[in-house]
Amino acid sequence: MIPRSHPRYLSLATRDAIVKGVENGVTSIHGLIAHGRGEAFDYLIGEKTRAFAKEAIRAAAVMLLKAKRPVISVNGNVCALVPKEMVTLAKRLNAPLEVNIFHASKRREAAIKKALREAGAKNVLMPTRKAKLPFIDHNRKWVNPEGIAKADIVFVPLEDGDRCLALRKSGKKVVTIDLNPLSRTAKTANVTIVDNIIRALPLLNQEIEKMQRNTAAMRMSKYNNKSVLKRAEQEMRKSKE
Ligand code: PTJ
Repeated sequence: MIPRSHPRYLSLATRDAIVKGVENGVTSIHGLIAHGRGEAFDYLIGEKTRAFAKEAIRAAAVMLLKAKRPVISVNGNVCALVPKEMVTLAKRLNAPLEVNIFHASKRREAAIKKALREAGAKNVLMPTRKAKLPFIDHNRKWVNPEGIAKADIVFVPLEDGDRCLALRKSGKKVVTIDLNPLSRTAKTANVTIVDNIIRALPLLNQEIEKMQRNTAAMRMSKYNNKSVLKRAEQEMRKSKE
């Protein structure tokens, strides 16, 4: 048990959530490495949601609210860290959650579905052999015919790389959350929120709720993902005093 008084309480509690995810069969063992990489980038932005992330959150909210068939993709890390917030997002957007993992495991797919159901999800789609995403060779190509296959926008936080490009080549828009502004996913997505998912997802839900209450807030000035990524990288490279 980590005492709340510990200066790194939140970071340690988040690590615990990932470790628990592995123990519960939700998260891949590789997920621990992915988490460590995320932590390093988070340190460089001061473990705070920066202006470039807030701008991307607003753009993501508009894009997701304007979607005709949005789908929310869930992997083992996301499910361990923010299951309730993912369910809230799905409910707000009236969109299905779809399990889609890189490290193939039927058992883990089922564990993720179970965890999402326990977090309150009604509609959890599973990957099938009936629909296949083109331009990709690994496990993430198997999708649900009623979900990612038909989606116009896919929300894919903590992506592993080439699926984002496959989704874009298939004519879909992609919104992601990725602490690494240099990753292929970050560069390929339409909107990249460079922030820790544990901070960014509640903010995205709040923004969507605000826009649903006041649709005038949905109007937004031009969004440039490239410039957002550049600002994120500059912040990380700035020497810290
Ligand atoms: O459950 P699976 O099999 O689909 O596997 C999921 C992981 C995340 C293990 C898999 O997709 C993977 O290996 O991803 P990568 O290639 O390590 O990429 C994950 C990206 O997410 C990296 O750029 C990390 O910096 C970033 N990241 C890690 N933790 C967080 C994060 N971004 C935001 N918030 C985090 N908490």
